[in-house]
Amino acid sequence: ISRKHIITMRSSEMGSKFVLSLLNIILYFLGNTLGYTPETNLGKCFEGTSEGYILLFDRSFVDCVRECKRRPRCQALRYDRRVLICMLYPTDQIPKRDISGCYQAFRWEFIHQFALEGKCEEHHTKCNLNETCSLNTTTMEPFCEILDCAERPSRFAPNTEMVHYVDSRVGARAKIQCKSFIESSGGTKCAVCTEQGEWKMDIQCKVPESILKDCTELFSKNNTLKSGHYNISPDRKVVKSAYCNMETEEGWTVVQRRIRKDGSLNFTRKWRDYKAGFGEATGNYWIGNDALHALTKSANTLRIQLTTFNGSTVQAEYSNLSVSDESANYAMTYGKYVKGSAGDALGGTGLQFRAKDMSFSTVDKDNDQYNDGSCARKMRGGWWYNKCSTSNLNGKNCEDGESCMTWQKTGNKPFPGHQDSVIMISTKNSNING
Ligand SMILES: [Ca+2]
Repeated sequence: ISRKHIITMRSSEMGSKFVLSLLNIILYFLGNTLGYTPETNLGKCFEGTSEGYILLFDRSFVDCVRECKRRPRCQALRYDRRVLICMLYPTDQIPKRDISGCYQAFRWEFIHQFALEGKCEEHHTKCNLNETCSLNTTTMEPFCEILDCAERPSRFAPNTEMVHYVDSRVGARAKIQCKSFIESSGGTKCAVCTEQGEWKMDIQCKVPESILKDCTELFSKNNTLKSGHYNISPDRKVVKSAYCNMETEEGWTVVQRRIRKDGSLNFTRKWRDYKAGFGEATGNYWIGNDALHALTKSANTLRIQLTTFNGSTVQAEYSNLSVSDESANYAMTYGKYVKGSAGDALGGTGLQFRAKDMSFSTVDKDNDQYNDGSCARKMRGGWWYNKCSTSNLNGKNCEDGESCMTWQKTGNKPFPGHQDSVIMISTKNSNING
């Protein structure tokens, strides 16, 4: 590229010009080593142009299109993906060529193609994970177009693992089989991503009798078992790896584990993550709301163990936690607050903060009682928010503030955070009157 071409550069972009020069120098040395000159390398996108174009640096492709749309003199654009450079042309006298890493379009093309971009931006949130917003070329109306099956087939078939997998595009094929410890119909099976954006597969993986319901059952069968991670299946459909606390006279199934020294795991997650569970039983995790529903169908004791930032450990115990199924938004209730040094934050300091009898909410699903916004977004977690809450154990791992892992009775601060949080359930010695 010849410098005389850059005649309309704005002063604010002079810094970027320096960066470009630097880039040229680097490319020059690279070019000497690899056998090409900076001109031919950078120049591919810049060849065959007329004078008077504008260069914009460090722009995304969408920004480049926007810039051209809002400048009536812009008649065409070129965009170099490798160096994030946007070129706006006052003429359409540029040869149309398809060069890799370089996109070019004339005004009428992108006005048509991206004219309803704003409409698509609004519409985009209505599309599912496996869809993208496209514009109907005739009506120019946005619609959701299925592109792929979004995730790997093993995610949709419990207890399976992948044997062969390339990608999730429509038409893609993958091979899956039941996990080794599962009773299977035998062999590998083929999964196909259909045009409906769903994996079609025929595989049955049955949970064997040897895998028990929860840690309480495991311990009652064998009271010499040590604390650690074990395979359990609360719903007899999906095998879960969970941490079992066997240190007291019973087995406790850990449903949430957040130990600060074991690293940071993001708990500000969407509905489907909270539904299926996330993290690893060997570290920090959430067992999943479906598993929580199955675990709390029978009488139980809920124990919450928290470590404050002063290093002291406090507890709260409740009788008969009950989490409903997904159709009822995993609404939570319990018998009563039994005891503990942590206090009853689920009950709330006021009725409007009570988590009891609330539906579960996540950043993408607002089932709370707060009409002016989303408590999950405000408090950065997934929880049984009211208007909002005095408990937020799936919030951020921080010391002070409503978005922290707060449990409001453990300190003088309005929203004390905690270092560690362990939520566990025992289905033994349950208070059936609770
Ligand atoms: Ca709300």
